[in-house]
Amino acid sequence: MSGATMMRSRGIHYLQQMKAAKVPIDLIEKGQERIIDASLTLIRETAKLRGEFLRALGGVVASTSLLGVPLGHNSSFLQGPAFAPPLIREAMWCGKDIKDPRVLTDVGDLPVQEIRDAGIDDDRLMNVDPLRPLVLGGDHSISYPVVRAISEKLGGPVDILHLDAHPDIYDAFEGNKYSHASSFARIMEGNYARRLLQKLGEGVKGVYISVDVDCLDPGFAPGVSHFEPGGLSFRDAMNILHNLQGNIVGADVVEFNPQRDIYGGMTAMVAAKFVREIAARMSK
Ligand SMILES: [Mn+2]
Repeated sequence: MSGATMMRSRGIHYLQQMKAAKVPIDLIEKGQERIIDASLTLIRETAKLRGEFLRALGGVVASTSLLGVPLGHNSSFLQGPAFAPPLIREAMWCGKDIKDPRVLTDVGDLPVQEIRDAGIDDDRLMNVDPLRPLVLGGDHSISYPVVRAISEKLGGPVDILHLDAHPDIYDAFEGNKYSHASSFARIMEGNYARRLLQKLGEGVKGVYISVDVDCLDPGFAPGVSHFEPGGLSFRDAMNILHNLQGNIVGADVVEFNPQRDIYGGMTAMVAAKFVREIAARMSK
């Protein structure tokens, strides 16, 4: 950068700071709220339109609705999962896009870094019938609002298949009750789930799948914030998913941390394959 350019950009930065300092905080917050509402409306309307399109196509009972939630601030250690959704999307298709909305439709990303209380205020989150949410995390705190929204919509608790190296049932972690280590404490406390299982057999109805990528041994998925050696192999996890008999009403794939990934996106491919396999099981 030349000296003059540097001076200029510094000058602009200074002006922006001055400007920001003069704008009353309630005005900034009001503006932020409007952006959030507009984005959420856009996501919901996209979902509704795609839902209508699916109904018009006919013969679809349920389809998967891909929703990115770039959430990182409820992490106790690293916030890298906030950068995961675009990388998972990229790895899913390797440059191609899926053309069949009966299997999967993408409704975009929530502007979650702008929502200060994301993971807490879930009332505005989703209403995407007949599309079933498949959430790309982001950190694990997202499971609480998503499961809560699904359970409230279905009018009762779901069963949860929870693949994770950790139970995430701290009442609060480092003082944060919405921490990624507390999501299932909130879910169970609110009666949004009947059972929380780390392995599921047959015959249950209304299953929510929550996959924390760290359920895998770090040898299979090094791109996570918390390494837990001795985990599942990818094949182990696939066998569990393939043997699942329930009606899958929603899912999330969380805690992929691109900042810890190696070999140009190895864990992104792993997360992407989870998403594809779950989408295939969810859509019908
Ligand atoms: Mn975990």
